[in-house]
Amino acid sequence: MIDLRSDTVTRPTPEMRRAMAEAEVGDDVYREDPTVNRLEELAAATLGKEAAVFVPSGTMGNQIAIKLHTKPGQEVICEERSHIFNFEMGDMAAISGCQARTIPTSDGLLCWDQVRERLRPDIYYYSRTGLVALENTHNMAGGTVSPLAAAGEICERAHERGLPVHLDGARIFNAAEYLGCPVREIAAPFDSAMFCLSKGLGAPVGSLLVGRRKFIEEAVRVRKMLGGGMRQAGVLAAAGLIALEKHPAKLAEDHRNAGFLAESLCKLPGVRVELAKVQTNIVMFDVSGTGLGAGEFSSRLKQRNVLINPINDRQLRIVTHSDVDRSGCEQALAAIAEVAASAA
Ligand code: TLP
Repeated sequence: MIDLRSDTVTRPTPEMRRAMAEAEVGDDVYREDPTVNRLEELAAATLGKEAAVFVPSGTMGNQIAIKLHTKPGQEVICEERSHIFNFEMGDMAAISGCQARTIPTSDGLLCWDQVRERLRPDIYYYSRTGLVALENTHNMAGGTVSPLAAAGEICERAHERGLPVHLDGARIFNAAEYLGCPVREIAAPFDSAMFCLSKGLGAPVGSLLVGRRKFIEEAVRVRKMLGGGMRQAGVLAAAGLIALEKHPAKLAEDHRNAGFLAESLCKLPGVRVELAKVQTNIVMFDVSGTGLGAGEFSSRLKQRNVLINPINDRQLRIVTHSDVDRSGCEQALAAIAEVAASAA
């Protein structure tokens, strides 16, 4: 099977498995796991923040941040297709008692004017804006990258109003690769940021939430409250350390593969790709012109040993990653061409 459903499907490398087997561990609920501690220190330093906490998932990292930044009854301003709003099980309502105030965009990227229009005026019978949350890269917009200046302006203006800004940086290393800058520059203006080790960086499990030391001390409490206290988690952190130290360098290849697929796909009859949006490791392609729905298209690909998920009736999402090389991408492309032709 060629699995292009997500970069979450990457398996730990032999080097990671060895490091996991040999990891020095302790009880992380007592904060005594030396490997987790090393990972958290490296994550904080890499993102340019005071401290970090290791969490089981990106969802937990985002939701801990939302809980700490907000009070029940408040609003979180976010983009309409953002992960925190669509794929985190209504957590901002369930865990933090907040509602989302969403902004529709075509490319997933927000600017200050759009955020400003959604701020609640300070009238006592309105709910209050509690947080602004950005996503970079933006998953459902197709892996698009926020320019540094736009995100910087949102943070600066929000801060002038006393509003915190959180970054869902699940794929922040992909954004950094695209922008050609260190991740710390992307994270700099934000109060908190979450990033995933378990996506393109290839670790089996885990994400980090970074921010100021006091914020992270509180985050450790909320992590425990949500059942995320993980004991001898050094076995996971050992793989995470390799992901963080060595695997950002692999992402350029994933981006080249995504570019190759995008350019080849748009030559197929009935298939449409918005090339300008293919900036990192995600390719959205529209198959409505082939006469097949995206669900049927995906089933026919599966019969040809290629896994690619539909995201709506018309579009499918490819995510490139280090477990599928260029020849795997070529095979996937051949299967897509066959399915597109089979519809006619
Ligand atoms: N994204 C997954 C699915 O949930 C859609 C994927 O396959 O892309 N933020 C962003 C931007 C994400 O893309 C994801 C996962 C998360 C947060 C949540 O991470 P996990 O799955 O570790 O909770």
